[in-house]
Amino acid sequence: MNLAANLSTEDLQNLDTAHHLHPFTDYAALAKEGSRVITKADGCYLWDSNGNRYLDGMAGLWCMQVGYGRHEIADAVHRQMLELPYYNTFFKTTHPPAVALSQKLAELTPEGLDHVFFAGSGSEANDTVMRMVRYYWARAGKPEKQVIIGRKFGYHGSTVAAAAMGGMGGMHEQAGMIPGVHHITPPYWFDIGRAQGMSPEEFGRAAAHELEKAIDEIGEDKVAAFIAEPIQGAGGVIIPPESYWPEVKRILAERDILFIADEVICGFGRTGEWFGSDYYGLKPDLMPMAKGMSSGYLPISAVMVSGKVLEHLVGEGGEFYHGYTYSGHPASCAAALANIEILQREKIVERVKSVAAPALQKAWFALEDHPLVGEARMVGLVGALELVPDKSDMSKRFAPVGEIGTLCRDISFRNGLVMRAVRDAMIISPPLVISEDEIAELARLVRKTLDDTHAELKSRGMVA
Ligand code: PXG
Repeated sequence: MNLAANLSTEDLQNLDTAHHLHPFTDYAALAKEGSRVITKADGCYLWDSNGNRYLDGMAGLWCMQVGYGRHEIADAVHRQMLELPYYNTFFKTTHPPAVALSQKLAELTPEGLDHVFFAGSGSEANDTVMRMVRYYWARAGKPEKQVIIGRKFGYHGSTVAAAAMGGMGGMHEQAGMIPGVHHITPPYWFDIGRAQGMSPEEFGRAAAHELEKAIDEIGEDKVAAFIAEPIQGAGGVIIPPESYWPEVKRILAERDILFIADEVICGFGRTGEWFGSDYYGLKPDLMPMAKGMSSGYLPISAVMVSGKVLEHLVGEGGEFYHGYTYSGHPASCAAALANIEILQREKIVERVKSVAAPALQKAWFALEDHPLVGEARMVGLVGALELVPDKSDMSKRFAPVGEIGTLCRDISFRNGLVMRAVRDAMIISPPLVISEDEIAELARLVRKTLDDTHAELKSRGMVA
């Protein structure tokens, strides 16, 4: 059945290079090194085609909440595929899994978010958001409210609209920008606020005031929405200072613009609450989510819609011209329902808050004593370590940015741990089911990886 199962690692790598264009990849560099071939997974571990085992510190790509190898999800999908493998949700049609999942999401998400639009990925959810926001204001009689404010280092996906709302300069350069999107400074104290001589709390307020300034400069009558991840994930696990969200909430409460909380990473337990919005007490008008919703077993995403937005979406006369062939795909809905059932039955989110996060955070913050670590930060089970060349001068950074992060990531793989590097920050976001023993192993492997990286830098004369 598995067409490539009997091929050697080398054959797989050669065929991969010959035909497969990977996402976010420098193709010439990959062809030189060859891909890592992952063949199986169980719990919090992955195996490659050479039989090497890795502790998956990234939960796949921030999505594997309940761990690999869950028969309940595979069984639910199998049953659904035999019953109704596909049908659409266009043209006044629905099916039981889409109905059940809609009801379940309305129950789980913060109060006031009771309607859901399904899509296939986080990017599609955010494209949906852009369309909804502009449609909403047009229907509310304010079509000139078009501008969406996002943040530098925000990540909302890879479709053209999602990339525009995100704040990744390289993506803007390649894809071109959509008019009517504006970016403000992220609440990234370690990199920005410290250099400006501010305390985290001062900087949190200052970063929030950028939103106020941007709305006032552009004009409230032209601004449609502010989009933000509660914690910026792909941008480097940027955890805002405590003062940030309360000040943003005040600014939003005083102005008539929509607030979009992108919960694609923070949602479904990552912070120790069901949603990042629960963790920070946010009240989004629209809430895109994906990843942990199905633990990645099948692709599915959703946009939760508040009563305020619904009022104009549903108003008399007019169709919302938007949707995907796979909106509410029955098998994906079945996977999401089975995943949520596991999260609830095993009280996984509660366990993150009371057991796993305190244990991992204790080990994580202890790494701040390492000569390479300028800052260790973590909320729930998502964290970062900032690598710096010289702790006696925190303004110094490695040059070129990202090279040492990538080196450290490669060493981490060699040591049997998947970590992600964003610039020179090392990122961890493990499965929510990680056990206390696995947390101890993770901490041990991170320290060994830092030691190995330090030794390598020393041999290159890059650190003292
Ligand atoms: N919003 C957020 C907050 C995300 O993190 C998306 C939207 C887009 O989701 P899709 O399903 O379209 O990929 C994401 C995705 C990385 C990495 O390297 C992060 C993401 C995706 C791929 C790689 O950190 N986040």
